[in-house]
Amino acid sequence: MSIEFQVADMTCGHCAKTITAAVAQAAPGATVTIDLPTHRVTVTGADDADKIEDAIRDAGYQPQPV
Ligand SMILES: [Cu+2]
Repeated sequence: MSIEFQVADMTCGHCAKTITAAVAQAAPGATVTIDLPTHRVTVTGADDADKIEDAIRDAGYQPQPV
């Protein structure tokens, strides 16, 4: 299962790193794929979308579930 978010305010490598770390902490063992040009965050191997969404928000970004 994969969970996707659109994160419009993820704009650079630093944002991507911060979000990757936040998701990794919320969903240990999940794989996080970031596509910066489309502002897309894809998480595979996790099933709690709300928890991941909260983690991205707590990191300072505005995730929109896709
Ligand atoms: Cu950035």
